Amino acid sequence: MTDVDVPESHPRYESLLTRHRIEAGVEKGITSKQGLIAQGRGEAYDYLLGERTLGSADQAERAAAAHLLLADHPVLSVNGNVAALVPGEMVELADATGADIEVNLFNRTQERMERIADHLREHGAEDVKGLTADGRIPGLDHERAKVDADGIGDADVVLVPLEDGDRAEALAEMGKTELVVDLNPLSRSAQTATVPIVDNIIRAVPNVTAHARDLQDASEADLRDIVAAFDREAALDAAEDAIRRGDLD
Ligand code: PTJ
Repeated sequence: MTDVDVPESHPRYESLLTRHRIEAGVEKGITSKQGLIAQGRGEAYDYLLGERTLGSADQAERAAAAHLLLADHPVLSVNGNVAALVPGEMVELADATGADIEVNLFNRTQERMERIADHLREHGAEDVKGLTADGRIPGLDHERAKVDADGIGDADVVLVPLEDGDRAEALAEMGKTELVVDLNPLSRSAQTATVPIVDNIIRAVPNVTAHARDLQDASEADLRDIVAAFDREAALDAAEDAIRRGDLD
């Protein structure tokens, strides 16, 4: 996939790059057309957030890294938007935390599942889960409920970026620790998450990886302190406040 042909100094560089990747994802059969709409919605929130990582989001990203490092079986869930926007970055995060990667789609087709798995392998993933689909998330209709029994089905901590609210809620009801990346702090997935990360996935995933590398040698007690100190309500309030104030400085 080629990236956008504008200099990194361009004030809209990140936004143009993101659009380009999503468009290329649709052309490659990775991203659904609905993914374009989801991206547009995300962009509007990102604009109001000043297209930056808030201090509260950085704390959420550090807490997410601590959860992933403490987990017995962490899994990173990948959908069509995530695969288009941050495929290599998800592989790096999996490497830094020992997590599995699983493709899990809202608009699931076998063809798209396979294309996304291939795309992730092209970006360095060795084992991509999701195609076996021998597990189910209770309380969801058939297609959306499909998971691998030895992947998300068995996970204690799941990163679910750009998720729809129903599945996020159902995973939380299964007792899994849920780390959500969503630019809308009012979305049901952000509201349900153990750790809501209100940030663009393009910035969020590399920053969780950076925190994970920084915390690699931290003691279990230190990691537990980071998890305990994270205040999800305060993080959601800070993001909502930044959006409502609309102060772009
Ligand atoms: O590939 P599939 O079939 O699994 O479908 C994926 C989409 C994203 C189409 C599907 O899950 C969907 O329709 O999601 P929603 O309900 O539109 O929710 C997506 C959420 O992600 C919204 O709250 C957006 O604001 C948010 N979002 C969009 N782009 C980004 C984002 N959050 C962070 N970074 C982004 N780049």
